[in-house]
Amino acid sequence: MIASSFWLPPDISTHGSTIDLIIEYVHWFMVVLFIAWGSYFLYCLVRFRAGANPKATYRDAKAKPSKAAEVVVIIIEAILLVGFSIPVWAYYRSDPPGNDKNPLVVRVVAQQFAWNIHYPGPDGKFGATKPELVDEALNPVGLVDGSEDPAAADDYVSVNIFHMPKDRDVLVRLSSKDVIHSFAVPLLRVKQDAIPGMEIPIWFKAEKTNEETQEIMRRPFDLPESAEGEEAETFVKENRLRITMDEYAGIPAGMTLSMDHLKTLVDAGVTSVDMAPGFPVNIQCAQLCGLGHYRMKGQMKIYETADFEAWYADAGKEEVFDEDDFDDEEEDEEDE
Ligand SMILES: [Cu+2]
Repeated sequence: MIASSFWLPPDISTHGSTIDLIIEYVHWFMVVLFIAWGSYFLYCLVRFRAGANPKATYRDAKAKPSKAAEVVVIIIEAILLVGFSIPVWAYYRSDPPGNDKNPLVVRVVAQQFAWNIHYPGPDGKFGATKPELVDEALNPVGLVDGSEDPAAADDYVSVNIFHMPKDRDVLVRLSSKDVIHSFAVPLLRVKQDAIPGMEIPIWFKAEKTNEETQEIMRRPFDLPESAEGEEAETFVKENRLRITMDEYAGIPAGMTLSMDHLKTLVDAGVTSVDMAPGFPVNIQCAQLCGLGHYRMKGQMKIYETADFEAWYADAGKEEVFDEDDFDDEEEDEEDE
């Protein structure tokens, strides 16, 4: 399919291909409309120019072709809507994964300007939350203490990092603490507004882990000829969010290129390295929600089932914050 390989990001979800297909159909239809209406516009410019028509006429257009064109457009649009959009929407929005599918249920609480991801822990029960307990630094969702509500004892709250397994349904209960945000994960073809005062369910399933997604996104980068000077510095700066996908000159795969690494590579005569985004699956806020909207982004960590279970079993014992996983500060300083 042209769309998925040419202008859309990779699709790693089970449902995304149907969305991509309708995006492609709509674009082709718009190409046809553009050519047709553009040609008609040019024809009118010539046919009804002032030189040939010194006096305007006020009679209705009686031509049959214009009526026929309108009818054809209405029919095609009706097919797109009734034949494609509504079924896709109905299928994916009316049928949340039930208990038989054992979905991973997660609360996502959006706020200016972060994503709080609340896991129920191994007991599968969300602990109670109270607004008065919210502490932006230590308890962003206002979770009660384990002694007050046993269900809260093993809960885990992650900020900006959404851990999930592949090949398992994920059911997100989406809400917002303050204004309207939009939970968007382009690679999973997910986008849903988060509305304060409402809890909106949204569900999806990933077919690829982060590593597999990086394999899809890997591409070669030509290294600068010298490891010193402006060109080298620019290269390192521009690629600081990417990692190497193979071992080069003794530098193991999965590394961010530093100036030192670059020197090692250039000295060893390496001219090109394969790289991919270090965090390939982004969560973005797709609703302009305030001054810090641009930095309201998170990352998905999609694991193999066993790796996820291993992470999840210990998650509740960790600190609330997981900042080492997500080094976004350098970028913030630059932007501000
Ligand atoms: Cu936002």
